[in-house]
Parts: sequence; C-alpha cells; structure tokens
Amino acid sequence: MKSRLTKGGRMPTTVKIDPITRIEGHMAVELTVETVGGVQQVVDARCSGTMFRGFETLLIGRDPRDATPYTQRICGVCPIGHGLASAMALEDACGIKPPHNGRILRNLVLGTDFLHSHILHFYHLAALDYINTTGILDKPPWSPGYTAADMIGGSTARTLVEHYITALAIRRKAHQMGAIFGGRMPCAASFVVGGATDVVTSDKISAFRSLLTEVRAFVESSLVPDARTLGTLFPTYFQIGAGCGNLLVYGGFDLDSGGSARLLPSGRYTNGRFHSFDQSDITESVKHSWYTDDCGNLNPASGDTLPDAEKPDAYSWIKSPRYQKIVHELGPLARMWISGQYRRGISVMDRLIARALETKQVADAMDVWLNQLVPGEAACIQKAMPAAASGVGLTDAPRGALGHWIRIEDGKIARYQVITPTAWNASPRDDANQPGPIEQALIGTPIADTSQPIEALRVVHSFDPCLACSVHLVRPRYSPKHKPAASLRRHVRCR
Ligand code: NFE
Repeated sequence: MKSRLTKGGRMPTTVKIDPITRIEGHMAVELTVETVGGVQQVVDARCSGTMFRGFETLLIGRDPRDATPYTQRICGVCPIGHGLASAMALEDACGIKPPHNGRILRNLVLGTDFLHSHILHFYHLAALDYINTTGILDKPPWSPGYTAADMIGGSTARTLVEHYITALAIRRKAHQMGAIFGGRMPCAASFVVGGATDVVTSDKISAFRSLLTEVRAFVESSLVPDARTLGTLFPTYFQIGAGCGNLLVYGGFDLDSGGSARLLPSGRYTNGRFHSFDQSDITESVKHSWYTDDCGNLNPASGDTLPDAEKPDAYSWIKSPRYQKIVHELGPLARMWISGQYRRGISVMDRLIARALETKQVADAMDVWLNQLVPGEAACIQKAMPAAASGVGLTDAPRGALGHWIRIEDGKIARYQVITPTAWNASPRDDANQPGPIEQALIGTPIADTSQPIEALRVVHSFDPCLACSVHLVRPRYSPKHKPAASLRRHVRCR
C-alpha cells in the first residue's frame, strides 16, 4: 500500500491484494483508492492473472481424442465442464450427437460438479468474508484474516461455521456421485467423444439417488437459507459491485438429443435488452495481455496463444474476451437472469443468492434425469475422427460459459483454443481500454480501511474466479508471479 499526492492535492492510495486468497488459482488485484464525495472508494482497478496459460499449446500435434482427458486437467474444480466442452467440439467436428443415455449421464456428472463447486464457493471461499470466526475457528488457515465491524458474530456465526464443516462432507458426496457415472472424480474417465462409456445399471441409479437426496436436503435446508441470511444481514451489498451490467450465457444441460432445449438456456442481456447469442461474435483482445499483438481481436476458431512476456502496458496472462467488442459478465447470476428466474439486480449479494438458487435448480433437475436413464442401453456411439475438420463445444460450467474450439489437420490437433468463464470475468482492459467485469465491479466500491480491503475481496469473491482455468501452466524454475523469459517464448513458438 502506498500513497502519492496528485496535482489536485488528493491522496490516492494504491492497494495491492496479491495473491487473492480463497479463490482457485493465482490472481492479483491492484486498486487505486481515493476519497470522492467524502467516501473513500476504489477509483481504478486492475485484475491480473499471474500464471502463463499453455494447455492449448501442448495439445497441438496430438490425437484429437486426447483433448477430452487432457483439458479436464486444466482445473480440479470444473474438469467436467472442460471434458464436456472438448467432447462436444469433437462431436461437432464429426457430426454426431450422444445417444439418450449418454446425454443424461453427462448432465448428471456435470450436475455433480455444479453442486460440489457452488457449495465450495459459498461456504469455503466466500462466507468467511462475512463471518467473524474469532473464538470459533482460531487456528490457521482461518486465522489470521481480515476483520471488519460488520462481520457476523454470535450464534449466527456458529451456525454458519457448523454448516461450513458439514459442507465439506456434502462436497465429498457430490464427488462420489460424479464417480458413480464418471468412473472417477475430479476428472471423469467416462467422458468420450460420442457420449459416455459408463454402463447404466439399477444399482448405480440407486446409489446415485441416495447421495443426491442427502445433497439436495443440505442445499434446501442450509445453502439457500444461508445465502438469504447474508442478503438480510448485508443489504448494502445489493448496491455494491454491479459491474458492466451485461450478461452472457452459452447454455448448459441438454434436455433433448438435438441440443436445442437446455435447462440453462443460452442468451445475452446487453445494454438493458435481451438478445440471442452467436459464438462467431466472440473475439479476444490482447492489448493488455502478455501475448503477441497478432493473437489479438480474433475469434477463437482462428485464435493463437503466443506469449510476449516483455510486452509494454500488459498486466495479465488472461486475454480479454468480448462479445461484439462489448464487456459481458458470466456466471450463475447471468444464467438465472437470462432464464428469468432471478432478476432482482446485479451486485455482490445478487451473485451469491443466484448461485444458491441455481444449485437447487440443478439438484432438483438431476432427480428427474435419474428417472430418465434406461439401464442396459448404450450411452455412446462411435465414429472415426475425420482427418480434417473444425468443431466448437459450448456449454456452461459452474462459473459461467465455457467454450472449446478445435481445428483438426492430418488427423492431429492443429489449433485448440479454450475460453473460460473467468477469462471473461477477470479479463484486463481491451483495445478500447474498457476494464473487464471484475475491474468494473470494483470501481466505486467503498473501502473503510485500506489495510484490510475486505469490501474489495467480497466483490472479487462474488464472481467465484478460477485462475487455474484461465491461465494454465507454470514452469518449475519460475515463481507463479514471475513473467517467463524469452526461453519460454521460444519453447512455445517452437512447438
Ligand atoms: Ni477452474 Fe472453470 C468453471 C471453467 S472457471 S473452475 O466453472 O471453465 O473459469
């Protein structure tokens, strides 16, 4: 934290939160804090992904079918979204769709990942921004931490901490469910191009249902009411962290074999109006990202990943995805907004409540899908990979819309691009100098104590960022914060 006097005599303070804790991956935020209108607040923000992403590069030259197991290793929190998006991209390239059982199995396993991830986010990543755990959890990793006068104490804090601990066991049950039809978790072995390899039996359906019943009960009796409790106790957070106000959803959980009906429908809300969505309108700016300028402003179907660690004015390893060059926020609130199930507002608290409500929606739908499985019926169809083809796989993962783009040449992967939800949300400024969604949400946030900027942490956490998804590779010789030198650039170019 440092202060300098501006020409106008004001004293802006630079506040660095590096790293941001209780997220997945490595992220730093730099805030400029100034008193405006008598309120000390964030007047500028920069989000930085501090690790280089290289998964797309290491896929080049491999068998296209490798993409499904490999890309699941991008992230331990949302591997199923990546496995699904990559299988869908390959199916698009082959011109096939999974059969009935394959579609349902994928929905169920993706559903377990939503349950696991949303419960993880609320209790283990976000809730501690609001609970004073002094006298309840006094040891690391819970202490030391930021404290603030508005934090919840007393019996409500104790109840929330009890639910925090129960949530650990509930997340394990969600993973066990995923392993029943996915073969293993966190990375499902059963996801393949053409469907799923698992054999559906009545015993597996019963085992899955038994665990689902427990998880659903927790979601209904704890998660949803606890999220609403935070809303009641922190009403000002319905006015904080609005951000860009534009929302985008690719859609998730196919409800028919044609893929036209989805539990989470696709669409976008741009400048206050609802629109349809077409992936060809996505481009990625690299103006402020450590990539060569020739990677910029391309649709991912023709995108590239060429690092330039010395690039002036760059401050992140995340690119800046934009829809028609417009900044959009992704995630559960976007999905609930597009589907019309939640339109109270766009803010920190709205994100938390929408995520909890979506958890219930997905859990309830899973119970219905379980009844639709047909024991003994095949879940996968096979078709030879074309020697040359392109494909796009679009789904929604827990944190928002996820896309994989593949180009196959000579039977090998010639180009692979991934755009994750966090790449959208935590993106840096673009060619038009528009800040990304989290940066915009931070600007205007009041900060009471710059040595403990908990308000900023609450804004960032409301997006549930996952930097592991957005920037994927670090070489052991370098610290995560170290920009790779020219040797890495050569290494990547010489693939
Ligand atoms: Ni690593 Fe992920 C989700 C994806 S986030 S958690 O959800 O894709 O960008």
